[in-house]
Amino acid sequence: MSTRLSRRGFLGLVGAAGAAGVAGSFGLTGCGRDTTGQTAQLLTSLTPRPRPYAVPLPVPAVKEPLLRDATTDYYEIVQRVADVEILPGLKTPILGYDGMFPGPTLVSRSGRRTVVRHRNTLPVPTVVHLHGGHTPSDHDGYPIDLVLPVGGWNPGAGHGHGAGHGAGSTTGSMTGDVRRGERDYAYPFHQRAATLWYHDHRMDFTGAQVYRGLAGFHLVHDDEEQALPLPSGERDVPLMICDRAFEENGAFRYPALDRELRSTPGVTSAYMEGVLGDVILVNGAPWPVLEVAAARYRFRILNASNARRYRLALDPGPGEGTPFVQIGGDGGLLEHPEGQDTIVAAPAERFDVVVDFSAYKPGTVVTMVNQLGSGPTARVMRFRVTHRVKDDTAIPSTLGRIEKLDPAKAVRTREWRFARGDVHGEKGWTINGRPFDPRRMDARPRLGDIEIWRFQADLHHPVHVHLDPFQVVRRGNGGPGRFDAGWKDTVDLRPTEYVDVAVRFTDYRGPYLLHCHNLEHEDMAMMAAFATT
Ligand SMILES: [Cu+2]
Repeated sequence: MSTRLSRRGFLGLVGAAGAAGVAGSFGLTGCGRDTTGQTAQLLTSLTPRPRPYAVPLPVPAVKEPLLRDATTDYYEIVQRVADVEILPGLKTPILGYDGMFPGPTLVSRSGRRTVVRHRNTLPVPTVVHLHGGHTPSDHDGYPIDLVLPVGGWNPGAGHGHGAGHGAGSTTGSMTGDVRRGERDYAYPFHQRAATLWYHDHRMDFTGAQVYRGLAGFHLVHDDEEQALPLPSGERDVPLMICDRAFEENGAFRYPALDRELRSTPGVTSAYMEGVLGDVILVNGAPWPVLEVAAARYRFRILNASNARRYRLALDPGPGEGTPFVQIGGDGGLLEHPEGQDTIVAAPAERFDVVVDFSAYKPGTVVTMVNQLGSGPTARVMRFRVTHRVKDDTAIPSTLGRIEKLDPAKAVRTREWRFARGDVHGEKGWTINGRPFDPRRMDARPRLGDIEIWRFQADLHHPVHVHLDPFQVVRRGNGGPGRFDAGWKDTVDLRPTEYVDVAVRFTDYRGPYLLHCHNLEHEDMAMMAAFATT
């Protein structure tokens, strides 16, 4: 009960000092720091932090399909518990796709169907969402379309899934299209080349289950992209960046109210704004090192953190030119490359960048830093430049064609306000003042129509829309921001800001989601459903 009371009390407070006061009652240290540019609180590790730059960057293995026929690639992923070594000498139990964190990378071809059978041998229900996928509704991973554990599932007497306790409990007894043991997710991939990722989307428990390891890359290639002389093969490297805290025994430390993730959703009151860890992982390794030739590399940066925002920079910089040349975003290649001094990435955003290490002398050590972090979270990973090589890659001045969604042709404007609010008598996070209800459709956009969606925020909220990407039209009174170019599916809203985006849904009818991708906000009801018609 004290949790409920302190949660109510907490929501009146804004800012580091107030949060630290509440956190102090939980015996934690370091809370209230490290919150620059964040709506979240720092959870510190109880184990000594590992030495930075001591392990090589892992690159998740690309998974081979079980079968390829004329139209389709078939995969099977087994979701299972595994112990992995993230901290030297300690085992971290994970919930892993194929027992790995990150999960295996899937690679698909635009226009070729991909079917992924997910088999759930975990102790908890799961839902798989392909983030950035242009996916029919049945296969999009609606949060109540659970895949129950193959060994059976009993959330416990008196506790339905989300049965009325905790701020995010919005399902009640509602069930969706529930399967036992396994489910096939079919992706037509009628979409451009892009860096997608798959992750858990279980109602009320997404934050906890992604934190424990349920996330992986799914890359889509097409002819347009592959005709370009961009770095490829070993010089096309996905970077999944996330932060975690650890228990003394090496387990992930996460302030879930229900450690077993069975029935009570949400996190302890001090972390309602979001959970920040004090160890930065790239592809699952703490502050890793990558040896690079003095040549161009393409990095597919994904911020897979629950709540942390990053401002990434290179130290030292390249001397002349910008350290990053952005070539793509959430929805694939930009029209033209854009030089960027830094990359600001909110949760779930992707930035495809090229870094040219030929600007550095062999032997140089280049650190990717996080200018929004402090202490251990101010660094991300390191590159060690090894030797000069002949590099026949290039960044063409025109990358991809992007059809502009003309805001003047919009048939309507809809407003979506993202703010704290009442969730069934408890404090939580709401959209337009209401908590998520998977049976309530808050909009019925018609396929093919252009609409303007205005997102308004009280604090930091990374807003994600399913089914189709959008284009940023304006931020407040200004035009799109520096990181808003191209097709986006997640947009970084800052406190008190509004952003107008042009959306157009195509091909598939049915219920879809828009939600905050701060996963603690999402689990505490900051989602809304719309149905395309
Ligand atoms: Cu949010």
